[in-house]
Amino acid sequence: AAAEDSSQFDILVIGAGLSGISCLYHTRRLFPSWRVKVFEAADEVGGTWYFNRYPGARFDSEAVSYHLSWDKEFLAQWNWSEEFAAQPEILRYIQAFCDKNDTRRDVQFNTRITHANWNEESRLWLLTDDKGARYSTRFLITGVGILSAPQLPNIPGISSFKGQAYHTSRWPRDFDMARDLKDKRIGVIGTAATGIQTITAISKEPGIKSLTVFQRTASWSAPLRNTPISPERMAQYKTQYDSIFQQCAEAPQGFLYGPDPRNTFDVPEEERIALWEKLYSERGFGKWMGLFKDTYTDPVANKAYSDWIADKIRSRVHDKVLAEKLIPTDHGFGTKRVPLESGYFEAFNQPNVHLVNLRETPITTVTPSGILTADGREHELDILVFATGFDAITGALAGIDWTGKDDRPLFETGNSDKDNLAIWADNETVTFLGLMAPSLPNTFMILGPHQPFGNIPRSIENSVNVVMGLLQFVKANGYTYVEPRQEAADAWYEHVVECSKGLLSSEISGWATGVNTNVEGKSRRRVAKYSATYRQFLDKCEEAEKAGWTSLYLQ
Ligand code: NA7
Repeated sequence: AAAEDSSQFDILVIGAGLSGISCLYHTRRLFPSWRVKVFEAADEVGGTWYFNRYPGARFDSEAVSYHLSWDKEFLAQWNWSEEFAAQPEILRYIQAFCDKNDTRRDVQFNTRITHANWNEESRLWLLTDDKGARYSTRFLITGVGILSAPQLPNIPGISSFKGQAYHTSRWPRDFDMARDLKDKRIGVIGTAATGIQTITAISKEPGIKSLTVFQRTASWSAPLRNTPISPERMAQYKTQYDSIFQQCAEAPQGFLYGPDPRNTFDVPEEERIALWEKLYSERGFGKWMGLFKDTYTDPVANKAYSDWIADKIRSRVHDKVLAEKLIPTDHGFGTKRVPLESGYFEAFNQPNVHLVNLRETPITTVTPSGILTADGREHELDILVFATGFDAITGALAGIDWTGKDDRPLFETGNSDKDNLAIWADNETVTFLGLMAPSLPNTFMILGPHQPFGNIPRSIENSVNVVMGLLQFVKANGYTYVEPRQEAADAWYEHVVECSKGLLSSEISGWATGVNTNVEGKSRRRVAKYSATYRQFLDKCEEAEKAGWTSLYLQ
């Protein structure tokens, strides 16, 4: 079959976001004779930062901690204008990185891979794109992102809406806030990280007529405290990159913040509150990750901090009844991803911003002119925004029709014969180190299930380094076949499950625990990510390497 293919490669990469461009960067460096290509569905590099153009899209981890670390020359060149840059600047950053490294030369844009089929005889992957073109490759790397398959809510009547409707991650490119929001009645469904950014930005647009927020679950959100970066400050950052990356490497989730080593109630109340107050007044994720070390394992400690944050919210919202609705009651602070905000709660003090609490009045249906709620009220809208998130972690992988070893599909296909054999039947992901899966030979996942998902570029760099190291080993030994042993994958999964125990975050429902109320078959909680530290992840990878990769079949 391989002979039929017009193009043969050593490495094909799916996705030209930070994962894909990092893989390309290292492939060129380490394997200069290898034929490599990256496929990208969009017409430009950038991935997440290409697609998420919604109003208010910006970092909530510090720009200088989000940087790709390997191109030192580029690090010395690039200047960020704000501590937490906005999407247009982030996309420019990625584009500039690609300009400098001549990345686009090996990227085929406007190409969506639809099929990936393993060929046992040739030991090659055969890929098919959306135009029917076929490619074969020895090694396949997926850089498809964990939050990239947009998710519309499963609400009746959704396609009947006659106004403009946008998912936040598919925002129109030529959107002009002042022009396109003028005199408009806007509705936003979803109040997590994306919703909070976009609601705040839209509320600040002076020309809007009204903004109605449809909230199912309130989020614990706290101030971002963004500031510009002066040229002097930027020059200083450039001398500090090594220590910034080191700090991220040592922090549990790859951000600049690690926990206070003390337990909450070992610290006198006054001192405890002083730390909370300090973190709250500073920028960034310290108010999530710099807390006492038991905050996310001891429910009493977590409740104490949650109550304290709840009072902060109360102090910012004028209407006391409304304030209570904006305070989460079903999960503790920080057990889900904490969105950082810049005036979110104050937005609700504006007379033209309204909250509809879907727990009290669920949506009955979307109508041609707006949203009908269970109290019989029709909320008339010109623009409807879906900030409803993604089919997280496996969603983008599931957008490809896979057959692995023994022709097994990766996911269930609705064909009951085949589905018994699906590699990840019932959405039960099984991986080795989150990087490979049994029955998917010669395949490496950057940001696969059961990797640590904190500061994403740090996750990407760790995984890319491990994969590149393994490929060097494979090449040096002349192997053409790599597949994790089932026992190794089972042991990894057991370890991942073990690490999730005792964490309050393992008890909530959300994308990080594999739950998506909008996707059939994803209503059950399952361990979706590796919740040990970044350091522990790398230790585990190093252990496997030091053992001579005996956890893999290598031929
Ligand atoms: P998330 O975190 O998945 O949040 C989706 C939001 O949409 C959340 O508030 C959901 O409420 C809400 N949602 C989803 N489906 C519905 C339906 N059917 N009805 C009403 N409300 C709904 O996505 P984000 O884009 O905010 O953030 C994703 C990540 O991207 C984020 O962590 C950042 O790191 C970047 P629910 O909580 O399910 O009740």
